[in-house]
Amino acid sequence: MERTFIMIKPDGVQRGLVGDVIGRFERKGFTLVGMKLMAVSRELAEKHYDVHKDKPFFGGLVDFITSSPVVAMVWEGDSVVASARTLIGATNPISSAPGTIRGDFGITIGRNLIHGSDAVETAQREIALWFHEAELASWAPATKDWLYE
Ligand code: D4T
Repeated sequence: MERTFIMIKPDGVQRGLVGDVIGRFERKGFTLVGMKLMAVSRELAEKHYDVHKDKPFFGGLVDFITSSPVVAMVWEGDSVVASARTLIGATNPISSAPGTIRGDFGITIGRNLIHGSDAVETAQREIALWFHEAELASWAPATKDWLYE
């Protein structure tokens, strides 16, 4: 079982899309093991997006992520890292496929609603950055045998 870090960005929270986004992950069959609504400090935003620190959009991205609360989550399931990226859609919502979160709800890259870890190692780093171990609940959903053979 893998875990991935998912964050509903300030635009997703402000636009009232939290329930819809969580519903998509639930309906897919993934298991929610951690979740919190939080204001993000500049320090945390800069650490999270450290890989982009030399990009021209870095300052605006950090301003955006710290501008209003986000919903940080950890989801668990078979191949959840790659599958979550598929559910989320391509980075630029104007070309994300319909049926994906960004494809259904977004227009511009700077307001692309949601973040999902891009690899298993990235997920481990991001989960450790955003959550304390005690904030994560390991549990076995009753639907497990109906989701996995
Ligand atoms: P995240 O990391 O938010 O899940 O997005 P992606 O993994 O799909 O895309 P990314 O790392 O390339 O970009 C991170 C973040 O920066 C914003 N962004 C990106 C932006 O505002 N302008 C840009 O030109 C790019 C490339 C959007 C997502």
